[in-house]
Amino acid sequence: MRKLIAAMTLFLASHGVSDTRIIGGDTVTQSQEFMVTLFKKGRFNYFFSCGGSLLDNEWILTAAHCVDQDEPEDLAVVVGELLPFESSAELQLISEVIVHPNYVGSDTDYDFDIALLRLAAPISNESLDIASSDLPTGTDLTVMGWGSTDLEDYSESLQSVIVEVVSQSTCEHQYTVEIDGSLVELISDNMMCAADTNKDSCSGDSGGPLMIQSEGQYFQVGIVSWGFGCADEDFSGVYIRVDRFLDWINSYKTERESLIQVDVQNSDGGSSKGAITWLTLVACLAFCRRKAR
Ligand code: 4AZ
Repeated sequence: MRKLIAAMTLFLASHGVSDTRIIGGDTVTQSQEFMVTLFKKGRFNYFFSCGGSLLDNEWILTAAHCVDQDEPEDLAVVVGELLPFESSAELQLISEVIVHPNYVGSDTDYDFDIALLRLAAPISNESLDIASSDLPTGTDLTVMGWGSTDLEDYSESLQSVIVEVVSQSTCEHQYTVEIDGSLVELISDNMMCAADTNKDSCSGDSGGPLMIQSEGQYFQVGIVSWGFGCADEDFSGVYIRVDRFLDWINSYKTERESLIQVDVQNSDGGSSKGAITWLTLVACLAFCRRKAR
């Protein structure tokens, strides 16, 4: 993992990525009760791993690659804290880890990157409802997390940044890469791209929510999943479309989730930016070689 992060840093350095912050975000000051910080048990303590979101009083949504190697007893979460690393933050235990059965998580297959965690004891925090991910290119979406700000491995305080929906064709084009002499399409129908200049999610933001805001309320559209680099103008951040998994989510919950359709004005544009993830490093290296020619 360390080697891969070092390689990623090298890639970023060679691509002149700016050292802004989530990347390019702001510190959140208003309580976000649905935000989940995921920790893993180490030998002596818990260490920060990923983000997540609260779907109701006992179910948490996160990325499969955050938890696919873990048993419930290896995990703990802090729910609804802006500063989850403070000793006052309350750890909650997990009783079930449900990784999507189609998740493979290989270097070239990052599809179905979705998982559910069940809290050992229900809590009464406000949760996030799910909205349709079929949104016009250029729609503003908010992503939050404690991931890398480029200055540190992770952020002590919750960060938030607004990115725009990137068209599916641009997204697919950015992530059609040459591997061993053949072109591989890394974007599936379950994925969407979002980006903006010098703004992005990054390592450690994985599992956290991509949201649309409507009438002062957030609704979850995506899960932070992967990308080449962070805030690279050639590569968008890639997110799992949560609405595609509504039936799967509802098959575990007693209280069913329904889909919210948020009306947005159609706008032009959409930009292209992005990120590298260590899991897709092989594909990235293939592309980097192509780019360098
Ligand atoms: C990661 O490695 C990661 N810019 C998360 C998000 C993005 C890239 C990498 C998207 O967890």
